[in-house]
Amino acid sequence: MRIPPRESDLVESMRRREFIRHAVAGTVVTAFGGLYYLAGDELTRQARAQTLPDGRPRLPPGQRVIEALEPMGGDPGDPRPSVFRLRVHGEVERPMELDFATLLTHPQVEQHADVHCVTGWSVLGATWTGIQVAHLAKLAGIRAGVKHVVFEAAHGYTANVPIDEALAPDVLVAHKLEGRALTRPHGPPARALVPSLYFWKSAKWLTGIRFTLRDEPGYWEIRGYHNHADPWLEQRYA
Ligand SMILES: Nc1nc2c(c(=O)[nH]1)N[C@H]1C(S)=C(S)[C@@H](COP(=O)(O)O)O[C@H]1N2
Ligand SMILES: [Mo]
Repeated sequence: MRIPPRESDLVESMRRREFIRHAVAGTVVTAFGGLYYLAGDELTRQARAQTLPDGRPRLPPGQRVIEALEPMGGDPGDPRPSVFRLRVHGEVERPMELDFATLLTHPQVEQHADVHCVTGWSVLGATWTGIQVAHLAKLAGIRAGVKHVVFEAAHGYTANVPIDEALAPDVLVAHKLEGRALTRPHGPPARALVPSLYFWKSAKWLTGIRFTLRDEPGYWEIRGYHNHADPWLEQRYA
């Protein structure tokens, strides 16, 4: 699923927000949760009117749009690029361990992506930069019969993704958001980005990508969350 660039939409939505700011300044509307809420509401309304190239609504059911990622916590890893190591391992011909500098020598992809958190917020069209998981898989040479990817992160956090979805072109080892290094709460120096599934699959403080023959439910999946996590099917809980 590719999401086309939408600079014009973004400009238009900023214009609308400006308009709303002027239009409601000093009116009774500010008493109802404020302008921020109204702006988010407007973004949600706009998103509901849009469809993806494959016909699905751009905004999955039960989601509302906010303007920037909410820091959702988790046990932080070491953010220093100098100590970062990414293992690409499991059922592969050529296991690898990449340091951050080496990771950056691989082809970089810059893309707009929508992300959807199971708690109900979505951030649309942010610019993410990173390396395609498909590229790393090709380098490592995944063995016949691989069915899943397990994203591994600091302190044992894991997230499982079916192999075909993990190899989609928009699935990245991401190290920049809006052109800047990931900030502390968002998993620096690199995190997974899996836009097609609820955001818990996008492991922060990434330490490994492991290819497996069998499914291995991850941190949230063994705690009652849905094993697959498709936001359009509202696969929130098991
Ligand atoms: N390592 C790690 N990655 C994680 C988590 C976590 O607890 N630890 N939480 C997940 C959940 S539940 C969500 S919603 C997103 C939140 O990412 P954000 O804090 O950048 O918004 O990260 C996911 N990745
Ligand atoms: Mo989450």
